[in-house]
Amino acid sequence: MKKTDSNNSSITLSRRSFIIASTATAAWLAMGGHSRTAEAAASHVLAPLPYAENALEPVIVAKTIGFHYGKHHKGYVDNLNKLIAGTEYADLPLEKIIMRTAGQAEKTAIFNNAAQIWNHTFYWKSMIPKGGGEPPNALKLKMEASFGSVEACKKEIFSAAVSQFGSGWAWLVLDGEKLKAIKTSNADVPLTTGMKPLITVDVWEHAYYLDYQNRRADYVNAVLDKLINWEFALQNAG
Ligand code: MN3
Repeated sequence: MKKTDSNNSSITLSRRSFIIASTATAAWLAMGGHSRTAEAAASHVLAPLPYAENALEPVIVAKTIGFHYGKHHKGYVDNLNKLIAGTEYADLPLEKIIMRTAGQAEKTAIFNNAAQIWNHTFYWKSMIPKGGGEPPNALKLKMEASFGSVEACKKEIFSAAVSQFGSGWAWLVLDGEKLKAIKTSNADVPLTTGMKPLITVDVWEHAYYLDYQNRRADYVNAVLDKLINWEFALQNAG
């Protein structure tokens, strides 16, 4: 009797191991991100926020960041991992996925999710608690050379942000040697047109609606005056 029990449990154990192994493999193939093995192999991860969720208050409250980072940004990461599992994009770094799928109608979903991951990670770094104020001198000189003054530069970024119809992004970019303020729609990112992003402001409604409702201009002004991380912009210009 004892021997039979022992045999049974040994069979049960090996069956269970087989089931666990199969499940892990299936998850790896289908999801590309639900098992630890898959994460270590190829999955994209949600970059940590560079500050606490409440660190940008009162300009942007913790609840906004909680949804924006924890739901929207995370959603793009989860979606991309599902979309690229088992494809030619599975092992590529994020920027390569963006460059290779840009402008390809049949790859729109992959491009949108990949670019939105990149854009959001860049957006979080574009802000800092107690930001705004005077840019570092090296950046100030570049702004003066391209726009005439720091104020004129900020005004151009503001105009790009408020004139973007619908969802998108406002950017300060380096186009060759010249600084420019531009806007992009939906997930579009200046990388794909050869421009170097220095700073961005998310103007999708999810970025500001809890704090400012329809008043996008108030949100953009507050970000530029109180949160924008000019040091980050300067690092990117180097
Ligand atoms: Mn967003």
